[in-house]
Amino acid sequence: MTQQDQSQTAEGQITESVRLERRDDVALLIVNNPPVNALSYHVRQGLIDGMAAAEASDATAIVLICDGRTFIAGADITEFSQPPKPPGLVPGQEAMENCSKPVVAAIHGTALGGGLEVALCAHFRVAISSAQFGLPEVKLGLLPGGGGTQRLPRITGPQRALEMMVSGDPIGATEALDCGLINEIVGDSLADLEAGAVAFARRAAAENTPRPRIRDRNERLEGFGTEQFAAFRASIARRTRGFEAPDRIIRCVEAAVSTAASGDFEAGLAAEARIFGELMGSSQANAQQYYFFAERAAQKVPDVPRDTPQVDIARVGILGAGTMGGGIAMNFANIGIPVTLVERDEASLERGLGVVRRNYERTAARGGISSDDVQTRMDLLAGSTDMGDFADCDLMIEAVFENMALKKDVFAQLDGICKPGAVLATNTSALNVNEIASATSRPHDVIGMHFFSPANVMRMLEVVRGDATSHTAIATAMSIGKRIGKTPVLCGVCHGFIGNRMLFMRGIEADQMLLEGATPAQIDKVVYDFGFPMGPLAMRDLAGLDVGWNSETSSSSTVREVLCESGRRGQKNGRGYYIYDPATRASTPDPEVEQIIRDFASDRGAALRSVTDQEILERCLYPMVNEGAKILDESIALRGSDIDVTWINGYGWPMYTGGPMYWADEIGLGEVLDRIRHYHEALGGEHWTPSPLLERLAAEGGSLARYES
Ligand code: 3H9
Repeated sequence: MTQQDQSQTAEGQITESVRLERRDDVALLIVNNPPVNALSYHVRQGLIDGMAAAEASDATAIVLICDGRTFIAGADITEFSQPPKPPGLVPGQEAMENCSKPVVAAIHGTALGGGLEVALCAHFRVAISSAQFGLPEVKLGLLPGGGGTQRLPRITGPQRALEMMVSGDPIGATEALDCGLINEIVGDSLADLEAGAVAFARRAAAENTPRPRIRDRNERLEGFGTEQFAAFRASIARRTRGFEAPDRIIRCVEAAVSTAASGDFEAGLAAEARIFGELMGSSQANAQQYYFFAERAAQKVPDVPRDTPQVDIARVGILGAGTMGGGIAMNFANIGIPVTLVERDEASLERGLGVVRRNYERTAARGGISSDDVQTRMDLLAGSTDMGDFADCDLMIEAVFENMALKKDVFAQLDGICKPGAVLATNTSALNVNEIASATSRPHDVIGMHFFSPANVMRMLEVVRGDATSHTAIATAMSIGKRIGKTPVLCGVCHGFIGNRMLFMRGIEADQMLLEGATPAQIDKVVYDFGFPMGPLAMRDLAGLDVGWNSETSSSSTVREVLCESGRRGQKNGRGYYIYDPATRASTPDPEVEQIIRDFASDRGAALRSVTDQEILERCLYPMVNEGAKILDESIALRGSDIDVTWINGYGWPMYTGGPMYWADEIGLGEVLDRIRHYHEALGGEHWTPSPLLERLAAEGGSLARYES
């Protein structure tokens, strides 16, 4: 076929990932770049050349559509760490916008980032009902750099566009239709998509429908000014504290509004490109992009391949309907899996189910779910006081008190009740899973599934592999964890697993610094200013100061014991390290507590001094890095990045620093090791003994984050 013939019929392979096909008079420009049709350079080139060929052909309209599981899901993130590869995205986008024939984007899966920005250059967008639309660049420390900050506000209005871009969360097809982002929902299946998009395109050509360009639509930007931007900034201040990208996104939308007045769309685009350039390659963007791949790596277990047989989870059993058990149950009810929830007596069961219902009702009141959803989810929770009702459960999660004897007793009973092959999980946050498993005749079915509190909210899930745990149990726990929206990280057995084991080290130093002269408020402020949602002492107050405390054995041996003995229980009774306002839960330092700490220190002959903020930061965080290195060395974690995923999702380590391992790499392992050695010499203590792995990596110029055990 000659070049001439090819452009006449507009068919054939354009680049390795883009091809043209014909459906009679309509040209289909098809992207096929697995796994997510990212905008790699050959896709960008394919858009330019494919549009040119389709425009030159005798086709009357053009449909942009994708093979595989999704429409274009954004820029190719793997290209970000390499020198830019031409062509850019703009020529392809302009070819669509300025095309003399109607261009329709046909969307399934997720139109994200640069993918949505391409779709916004089509004259029309149609989608199937399951499609999602979003500009998630903020999660990568970036902003939409393909015109998204200029075009989205012109379609949805600035308020909704700002919300979408600053949260990074996608919206569904119905919402997209309501706000004008798409023109039509053309059905539910992939076949519906192609047929619907082709019909839409053909109609637009036949009726000679005007071909709207979003860049020309300024009306929705009117009336949004200084006051509205200030209100939006105030509304997001708390949840975006420390992140650089959200404010940059707002600045781009401000540019969209201010340049619209003079009709200068290109000036808005130029502002976006300049501000995008400020973020690309910044330390926050690098850290957040590292985290993106870290989270995906954590799903992979080298000796448990993707095709490992799994237990089909038709019903989940949960023992304990307290705060933890109830929260865990909600995760399964949320995705339609029935749960058997067992408590020791009717009163506790009723209390637990009541808390779950109130949680759902609160979500419904905020508009998160409908009131019908509340009932549907509650109907999935079957309460009982008889453990025999666990007999038909495929996955059992025990959520009783942290007491080894109790857990062993429970597992021995479950062994007699549960059907063969059921996965038996413990929600212990620190105890030895091997010992728990030894109480059963089937230790291969026993695994840890450590949910973080509140379990219906927190994304972290530590999956704890015992010595005998089977591949099937691991694959099942990791996969159901992902299905319920968690971020599962696999770890081995040790006291406290990855997360709490490192947390203990921070706690030791926080306690010690109190006795040297730092106040709770000073320690907490340093950790908060680093980017955590709260400091270690405020966190203890939130969790309950008396967790793990026993009034019978308490002997005033620590400040915490003394505080518990004086009736302080933390936030739940309004007094802990701080005093809490019963209405607002706002905390204020408690002079009595500071006196208790001073008395405690002086009874032990400790001289108080002024502790600097820098010392507080180092003594809170470096022992965690050191412990993380030990955890890696012992192969408790599979990779350094798994530790980062655990701390970001489980404890609020600021994502824009990449997590403890990545953060230490960025500082320089040599420098971190020097400080650890310094504190080891000055203070002693096992937790300051330098990790041999850290010593080795520091000497070799290696990386903790990229280390695989
Ligand atoms: C952007 O667009 C900037 C523009 O504004 C500027 C334009 C000029 N690139 O998550 P999964 C890989 S920024 C490269 O497990 P799922 C991923 O690593 C981008 N690779 O699947 C994984 O690889 P592996 C804005 C990517 O079904 C595999 O695909 N877009 C990309 O659970 C499967 O991923 C985003 O931020 C990518 N963009 O979820 C979207 N995306 O199998 C980011 C994924 O080797 N992506 N991979 O581990 C996502 O949110 C999810 O991947 C998605 C699918 C929802 C699409």
